Amino acid sequence: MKHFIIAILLLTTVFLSACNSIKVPKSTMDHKMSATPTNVVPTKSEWKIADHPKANEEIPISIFIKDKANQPIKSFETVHEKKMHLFIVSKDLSYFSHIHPKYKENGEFTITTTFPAGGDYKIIADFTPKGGGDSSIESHWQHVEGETATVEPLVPDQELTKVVDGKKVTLSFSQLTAGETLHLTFTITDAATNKPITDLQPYLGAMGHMVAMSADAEKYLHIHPMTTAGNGPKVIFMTIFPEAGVYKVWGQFKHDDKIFTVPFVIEVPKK
Ligand SMILES: [Cu+2]
Repeated sequence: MKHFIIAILLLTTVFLSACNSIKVPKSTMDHKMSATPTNVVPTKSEWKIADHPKANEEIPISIFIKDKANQPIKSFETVHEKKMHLFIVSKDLSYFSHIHPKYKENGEFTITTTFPAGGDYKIIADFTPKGGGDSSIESHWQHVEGETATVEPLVPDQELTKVVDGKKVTLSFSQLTAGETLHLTFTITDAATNKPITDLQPYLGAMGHMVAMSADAEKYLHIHPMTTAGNGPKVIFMTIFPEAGVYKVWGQFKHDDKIFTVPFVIEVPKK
Protein backbone atom coordinates (compact mmCIF):
# COMPACT_ATOMS: atom_id res chain seq x y z
CA MET A 1 0.00 0.00 0.00
CA LYS A 2 2.82 2.35 0.90
CA HIS A 3 4.48 1.75 -2.46
CA PHE A 4 1.22 2.36 -4.19
CA ILE A 5 0.85 5.75 -2.54
CA ILE A 6 4.42 6.70 -3.41
CA ALA A 7 3.79 5.73 -7.03
CA ILE A 8 0.69 7.90 -7.12
CA LEU A 9 2.63 10.83 -5.65
CA LEU A 10 5.30 10.38 -8.28
CA LEU A 11 2.69 10.22 -10.99
CA THR A 12 1.14 13.42 -9.76
CA THR A 13 4.53 15.10 -9.88
CA VAL A 14 5.08 13.99 -13.45
CA PHE A 15 1.62 15.14 -14.51
CA LEU A 16 2.19 18.53 -12.96
CA SER A 17 5.68 18.98 -14.35
CA ALA A 18 4.84 18.10 -17.93
CA CYS A 19 3.71 21.32 -19.53
CA ASN A 20 1.47 20.52 -22.42
CA SER A 21 2.04 16.84 -22.91
CA ILE A 22 1.15 14.42 -20.23
CA LYS A 23 2.87 11.12 -20.22
CA VAL A 24 2.74 8.07 -18.11
CA PRO A 25 6.11 7.20 -16.62
CA LYS A 26 7.52 3.73 -17.04
CA SER A 27 7.01 3.02 -13.37
CA THR A 28 3.26 2.64 -13.93
CA MET A 29 3.98 -0.13 -16.37
CA ASP A 30 5.44 -2.18 -13.62
CA HIS A 31 2.66 -4.38 -12.45
CA LYS A 32 3.75 -3.99 -8.86
CA MET A 33 3.58 -0.20 -9.12
CA SER A 34 7.14 0.08 -7.92
CA ALA A 35 8.25 3.35 -6.45
CA THR A 36 11.26 3.71 -8.74
CA PRO A 37 11.76 7.45 -9.00
CA THR A 38 10.86 8.76 -12.39
CA ASN A 39 13.47 10.88 -14.00
CA VAL A 40 12.43 13.11 -16.87
CA VAL A 41 15.22 15.32 -18.14
CA PRO A 42 13.87 18.84 -18.75
CA THR A 43 14.41 19.87 -22.35
CA LYS A 44 13.76 22.58 -24.90
CA SER A 45 13.48 22.20 -28.61
CA GLU A 46 13.89 24.15 -31.78
CA TRP A 47 12.11 23.04 -34.93
CA LYS A 48 13.31 23.87 -38.43
CA ILE A 49 10.74 23.23 -41.09
CA ALA A 50 10.43 25.01 -44.45
CA ASP A 51 8.56 28.32 -44.16
CA HIS A 52 5.40 27.34 -46.02
CA PRO A 53 5.34 23.57 -46.25
CA LYS A 54 2.84 22.23 -48.76
CA ALA A 55 0.78 19.08 -48.66
CA ASN A 56 2.00 16.11 -50.71
CA GLU A 57 5.55 17.38 -50.92
CA GLU A 58 8.61 15.98 -49.24
CA ILE A 59 9.18 18.21 -46.23
CA PRO A 60 12.47 18.01 -44.34
CA ILE A 61 12.15 18.45 -40.59
CA SER A 62 15.02 19.23 -38.21
CA ILE A 63 14.55 19.04 -34.48
CA PHE A 64 17.20 20.40 -32.14
CA ILE A 65 17.03 19.12 -28.59
CA LYS A 66 18.53 21.36 -25.94
CA ASP A 67 18.81 21.52 -22.22
CA LYS A 68 17.25 24.26 -20.12
CA ALA A 69 20.40 26.36 -20.56
CA ASN A 70 19.89 26.22 -24.34
CA GLN A 71 22.88 23.95 -24.88
CA PRO A 72 22.47 20.98 -27.25
CA ILE A 73 21.89 17.63 -25.60
CA LYS A 74 24.33 15.33 -27.31
CA SER A 75 23.59 11.82 -26.25
CA PHE A 76 20.38 9.89 -26.12
CA GLU A 77 19.30 6.49 -24.92
CA THR A 78 18.08 3.98 -27.47
CA VAL A 79 14.53 3.20 -26.38
CA HIS A 80 12.53 0.62 -28.26
CA GLU A 81 15.33 0.43 -30.80
CA LYS A 82 15.32 4.14 -31.64
CA LYS A 83 16.76 7.37 -30.26
CA MET A 84 13.64 9.29 -31.19
CA HIS A 85 10.05 8.35 -31.90
CA LEU A 86 8.10 10.97 -33.81
CA PHE A 87 4.32 11.04 -34.01
CA ILE A 88 2.46 13.28 -36.43
CA VAL A 89 -1.30 13.74 -36.13
CA SER A 90 -3.68 16.03 -37.94
CA LYS A 91 -5.66 18.39 -35.73
CA ASP A 92 -8.80 16.23 -36.04
CA LEU A 93 -6.65 13.14 -35.26
CA SER A 94 -7.77 11.44 -38.48
CA TYR A 95 -4.17 11.23 -39.69
CA PHE A 96 -1.54 9.39 -37.64
CA SER A 97 2.07 8.68 -38.46
CA HIS A 98 4.82 7.11 -36.33
CA ILE A 99 8.29 7.62 -37.77
CA HIS A 100 11.90 7.66 -36.62
CA PRO A 101 14.17 10.63 -37.30
CA LYS A 102 17.89 10.05 -37.72
CA TYR A 103 20.23 11.38 -35.10
CA LYS A 104 22.81 13.59 -36.76
CA GLU A 105 24.93 15.14 -34.02
CA ASN A 106 24.90 18.06 -31.64
CA GLY A 107 21.32 17.36 -30.59
CA GLU A 108 19.92 17.44 -34.12
CA PHE A 109 17.44 14.90 -35.47
CA THR A 110 16.27 14.97 -39.07
CA ILE A 111 13.59 13.31 -41.14
CA THR A 112 11.64 13.96 -44.30
CA THR A 113 7.90 13.44 -44.37
CA THR A 114 4.86 14.15 -46.52
CA PHE A 115 1.71 15.69 -45.08
CA PRO A 116 -1.40 14.25 -46.76
CA ALA A 117 -3.46 17.48 -46.88
CA GLY A 118 -3.40 21.13 -45.88
CA GLY A 119 -4.22 22.04 -42.28
CA ASP A 120 -2.66 21.96 -38.84
CA TYR A 121 -0.61 19.06 -37.53
CA LYS A 122 0.81 18.28 -34.13
CA ILE A 123 4.27 16.76 -34.19
CA ILE A 124 5.42 15.00 -31.02
CA ALA A 125 9.01 13.95 -30.40
CA ASP A 126 9.56 11.29 -27.74
CA PHE A 127 13.19 10.72 -26.70
CA THR A 128 15.31 10.05 -23.64
CA PRO A 129 18.48 12.06 -23.00
CA LYS A 130 21.28 9.84 -21.61
CA GLY A 131 20.67 9.18 -17.96
CA GLY A 132 16.97 9.98 -18.14
CA GLY A 133 14.69 7.34 -16.69
CA ASP A 134 11.59 8.32 -18.60
CA SER A 135 11.24 9.89 -21.98
CA SER A 136 11.13 13.61 -22.53
CA ILE A 137 8.54 15.04 -24.88
CA GLU A 138 8.78 18.02 -27.18
CA SER A 139 5.98 19.00 -29.51
CA HIS A 140 5.25 21.47 -32.24
CA TRP A 141 2.15 22.62 -34.12
CA GLN A 142 2.75 22.95 -37.84
CA HIS A 143 0.54 24.57 -40.45
CA VAL A 144 0.66 22.94 -43.87
CA GLU A 145 -0.58 24.69 -46.99
CA GLY A 146 -2.75 23.01 -49.55
CA GLU A 147 -6.25 21.71 -49.97
CA THR A 148 -7.64 20.71 -46.60
CA ALA A 149 -9.21 17.34 -45.99
CA THR A 150 -12.75 17.16 -44.64
CA VAL A 151 -12.56 17.49 -40.89
CA GLU A 152 -13.62 14.25 -39.29
CA PRO A 153 -15.55 14.75 -36.06
CA LEU A 154 -14.13 12.71 -33.22
CA VAL A 155 -17.06 10.53 -32.24
CA PRO A 156 -16.55 7.75 -29.68
CA ASP A 157 -16.90 4.32 -31.30
CA GLN A 158 -20.08 2.50 -30.40
CA GLU A 159 -18.45 -0.83 -31.21
CA LEU A 160 -14.93 -1.54 -30.06
CA THR A 161 -14.19 -4.08 -32.77
CA LYS A 162 -12.50 -3.13 -36.03
CA VAL A 163 -11.13 -4.96 -39.02
CA VAL A 164 -7.77 -3.66 -40.21
CA ASP A 165 -5.54 -5.38 -42.80
CA GLY A 166 -7.30 -8.70 -42.38
CA LYS A 167 -7.19 -8.65 -38.57
CA LYS A 168 -10.19 -8.32 -36.36
CA VAL A 169 -9.23 -6.30 -33.29
CA THR A 170 -11.34 -5.80 -30.19
CA LEU A 171 -10.49 -3.31 -27.47
CA SER A 172 -11.65 -3.88 -23.91
CA PHE A 173 -10.95 -2.25 -20.54
CA SER A 174 -10.65 -3.44 -16.97
CA GLN A 175 -12.50 -0.23 -16.10
CA LEU A 176 -12.68 3.17 -17.71
CA THR A 177 -12.42 6.18 -15.41
CA ALA A 178 -10.15 9.21 -15.64
CA GLY A 179 -7.33 9.31 -13.12
CA GLU A 180 -7.46 5.60 -12.34
CA THR A 181 -5.17 2.84 -13.49
CA LEU A 182 -6.69 0.62 -16.11
CA HIS A 183 -5.74 -2.23 -18.36
CA LEU A 184 -6.54 -1.95 -22.05
CA THR A 185 -6.63 -5.26 -23.87
CA PHE A 186 -6.39 -5.62 -27.63
CA THR A 187 -7.61 -9.04 -28.75
CA ILE A 188 -6.48 -9.90 -32.25
CA THR A 189 -7.98 -12.59 -34.47
CA ASP A 190 -7.76 -13.41 -38.14
CA ALA A 191 -10.74 -11.63 -39.74
CA ALA A 192 -11.27 -14.35 -42.34
CA THR A 193 -11.04 -17.43 -40.13
CA ASN A 194 -11.80 -15.92 -36.72
CA LYS A 195 -8.80 -17.81 -35.34
CA PRO A 196 -6.84 -16.08 -32.57
CA ILE A 197 -3.52 -14.73 -33.77
CA THR A 198 -0.76 -16.23 -31.63
CA ASP A 199 2.28 -15.35 -33.70
CA LEU A 200 2.49 -11.60 -33.40
CA GLN A 201 6.04 -10.39 -33.89
CA PRO A 202 7.85 -7.91 -31.68
CA TYR A 203 7.69 -4.45 -33.20
CA LEU A 204 10.43 -2.11 -32.00
CA GLY A 205 11.17 -4.36 -29.08
CA ALA A 206 7.64 -4.78 -27.76
CA MET A 207 4.61 -6.92 -28.60
CA GLY A 208 2.77 -3.72 -29.47
CA HIS A 209 2.72 0.01 -29.00
CA MET A 210 -0.18 2.15 -27.99
CA VAL A 211 -0.50 5.88 -28.38
CA ALA A 212 -3.43 7.84 -27.03
CA MET A 213 -4.21 11.50 -27.58
CA SER A 214 -6.88 13.72 -26.15
CA ALA A 215 -9.36 15.23 -28.62
CA ASP A 216 -7.51 18.58 -28.54
CA ALA A 217 -4.19 16.79 -29.26
CA GLU A 218 -2.71 18.29 -26.07
CA LYS A 219 -2.40 15.15 -24.00
CA TYR A 220 -0.23 12.35 -25.27
CA LEU A 221 0.31 8.87 -23.86
CA HIS A 222 2.74 6.33 -25.31
CA ILE A 223 2.34 2.96 -23.68
CA HIS A 224 3.97 -0.41 -24.04
CA PRO A 225 2.53 -3.78 -23.11
CA MET A 226 2.78 -4.94 -19.54
CA THR A 227 4.61 -8.08 -20.49
CA THR A 228 6.76 -9.30 -23.31
CA ALA A 229 5.49 -12.84 -22.83
CA GLY A 230 3.05 -14.22 -25.36
CA ASN A 231 2.55 -13.37 -29.02
CA GLY A 232 -1.18 -12.71 -28.97
CA PRO A 233 -4.05 -12.97 -29.28
CA LYS A 234 -4.25 -10.59 -26.30
CA VAL A 235 -1.92 -7.64 -25.80
CA ILE A 236 -2.45 -5.82 -22.53
CA PHE A 237 -1.46 -2.23 -21.81
CA MET A 238 -1.69 -0.40 -18.52
CA THR A 239 -2.17 3.33 -18.22
CA ILE A 240 -4.00 6.22 -16.62
CA PHE A 241 -6.04 8.71 -18.59
CA PRO A 242 -5.22 11.98 -16.84
CA GLU A 243 -8.57 13.67 -17.49
CA ALA A 244 -12.05 12.80 -18.60
CA GLY A 245 -12.87 13.32 -22.25
CA VAL A 246 -12.64 11.89 -25.71
CA TYR A 247 -9.37 10.22 -26.69
CA LYS A 248 -8.18 8.55 -29.84
CA VAL A 249 -6.12 5.44 -29.27
CA TRP A 250 -3.90 3.74 -31.84
CA GLY A 251 -2.62 0.22 -31.33
CA GLN A 252 0.32 -0.85 -33.48
CA PHE A 253 1.29 -4.46 -33.94
CA LYS A 254 3.38 -6.56 -36.29
CA HIS A 255 2.26 -9.74 -38.00
CA ASP A 256 3.54 -11.50 -41.13
CA ASP A 257 6.34 -8.90 -41.19
CA LYS A 258 3.83 -6.09 -41.65
CA ILE A 259 2.86 -3.41 -39.17
CA PHE A 260 -0.81 -2.68 -38.76
CA THR A 261 -2.33 0.24 -36.90
CA VAL A 262 -5.78 0.04 -35.39
CA PRO A 263 -7.49 3.24 -34.17
CA PHE A 264 -10.32 3.56 -31.66
CA VAL A 265 -12.11 6.62 -30.33
CA ILE A 266 -13.17 6.30 -26.71
CA GLU A 267 -14.79 8.50 -24.13
CA VAL A 268 -13.18 8.39 -20.69
CA PRO A 269 -15.71 9.30 -18.01
CA LYS A 270 -14.74 11.34 -14.99
CA LYS A 271 -14.48 9.85 -11.54
CU1 LIG B 1 8.66 4.71 -32.61
